[in-house]
Amino acid sequence: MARHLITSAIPYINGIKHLGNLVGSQLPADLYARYQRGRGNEVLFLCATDEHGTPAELAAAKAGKPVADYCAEMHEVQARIAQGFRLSFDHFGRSSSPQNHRLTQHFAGRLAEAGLIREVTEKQMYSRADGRFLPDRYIEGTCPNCGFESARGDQCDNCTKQLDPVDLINPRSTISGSTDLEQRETKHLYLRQSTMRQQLQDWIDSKTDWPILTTSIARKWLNDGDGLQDRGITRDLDWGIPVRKGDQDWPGMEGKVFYVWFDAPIEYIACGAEWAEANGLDAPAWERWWRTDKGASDVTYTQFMGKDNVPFHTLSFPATILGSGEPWKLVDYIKSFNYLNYDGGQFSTSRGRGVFMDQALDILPADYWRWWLLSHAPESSDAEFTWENFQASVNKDLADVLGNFVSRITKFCRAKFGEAVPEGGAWGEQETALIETLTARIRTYEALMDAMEVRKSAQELRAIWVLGNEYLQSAAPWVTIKEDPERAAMQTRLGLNLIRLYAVLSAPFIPDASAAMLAALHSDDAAWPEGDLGAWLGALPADHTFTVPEVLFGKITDEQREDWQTRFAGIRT
Ligand code: B3M
Ligand code: ZN
Repeated sequence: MARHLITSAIPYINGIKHLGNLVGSQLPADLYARYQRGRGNEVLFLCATDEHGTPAELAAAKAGKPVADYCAEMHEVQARIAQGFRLSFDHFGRSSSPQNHRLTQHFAGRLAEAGLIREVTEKQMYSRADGRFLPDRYIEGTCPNCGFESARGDQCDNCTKQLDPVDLINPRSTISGSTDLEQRETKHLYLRQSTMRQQLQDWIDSKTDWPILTTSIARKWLNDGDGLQDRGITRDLDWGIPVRKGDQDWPGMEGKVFYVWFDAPIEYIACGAEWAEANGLDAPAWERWWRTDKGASDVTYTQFMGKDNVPFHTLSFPATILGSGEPWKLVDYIKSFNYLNYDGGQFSTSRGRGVFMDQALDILPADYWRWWLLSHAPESSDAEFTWENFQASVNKDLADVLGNFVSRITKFCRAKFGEAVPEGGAWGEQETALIETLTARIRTYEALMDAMEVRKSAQELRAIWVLGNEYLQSAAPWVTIKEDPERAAMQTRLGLNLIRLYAVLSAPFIPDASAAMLAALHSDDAAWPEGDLGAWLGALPADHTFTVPEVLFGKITDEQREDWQTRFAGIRT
């Protein structure tokens, strides 16, 4: 039994994610986790909310809530929606957990001992009225380039020029509106990742099987002069993990916190500790996943993320791990994704454009979304969601192909033989040929799923569904029954067993429909079809009862599509 550690990029706490976020990390990670479990492997699938940093503070301020309360509430909201999408995390943690505080401080201490941290004194905007340093995003002013009056300290939203807060004309605090700002000296910690360039380069070079999207981004950052500059890992903020050296104070760093991108990936590990605690397990239980000296050397660790997160996972986080000099598990494979666009433009959280996870579940069950998103995953290039395409895929793939197969064979059986599997004789020529074709396609499907080729896996699965429909069409038990009821019974028995095959193979994509199929077959045997498929397809024997299921997938009507199209054309308020 292989062991798979799987993490999804941890979503920011500052609001509900859109479908583009979902398909870029959490959903494909769930697909892979479910598949590996289905194959009988041991899986630890972790995700969490990313709760620190300016965006969390800003969102809490906007909601008029203390930031800790805001994060606790939003964590619950995101956890509930994740459940709605059937994301099968073994634990959904929080980067603000005590475990992550301890571990982040621990890593910082180790890096300091290894001489990989330097202290830098720099100038930063200080607001006397607010009594605090202002991060770039907390400063607004007039853009020196285009004259736009609400340019942010880091960038002008009007002309997109990257800015430094000192460039702004008439800068003011976005917290209080005060213009009483001055530059003050402040001290920060920098991770000396530039000294680790060769080590990181060698590590990336050894990953010859990684997706091009992942390695090309990593290489670009390694080789571009800017990419591997030493990186500030602390901030002058209230909310975050206090800067400490392990369990010691860090003189001169009082009142400062670690930068959100320093502690967020460490949460992958801390989440393992949270999982153990939540399940009443001891430290060795999670360390056997995360420490190569404590059992993790035979673990395969796979990360899922959108392309914008790749630099942090190929360079910064590995620099933290390698720099610690401790035997933590490094990632074995990084599966990254391009962007999903929405109806001719971009999904956008800040502009509320697109369909958000909660809204999606309000209009249709999870499986409809899971199927469309995964079968259109933005792997080799960006992809686009359109309502027409969504309607067409759902209606064709789910309703016409899979749903129709299930309904036809179960209804036919009920009408002619009753709600129990009929006997009939051994498989004939046509069945043997089908089983051979199916076997080949199942092996291809497995290979594609193993390789995390999400779209191609979906195509292969669909082709397997189509084979069932084609068989039914040409075997035509409703015709056979007139001359050869024995043969019709055998054909029907095969058809019913094919439903079970579809339930098992499709579970990673459409878990609810899969469960409904198994329930209809009065079966809880979801064992993967290893070995001889002909024998496997005899698992539901004669006289085994079943129930004709409710319609698995309803079709999306043109009226519904038009209604949703208008409803989601605007921006979310
Ligand atoms: N929260 C960004 C994102 O949600 C960030 C990922 C952290 S992964 C450690 O895309
Ligand atoms: Zn501008």
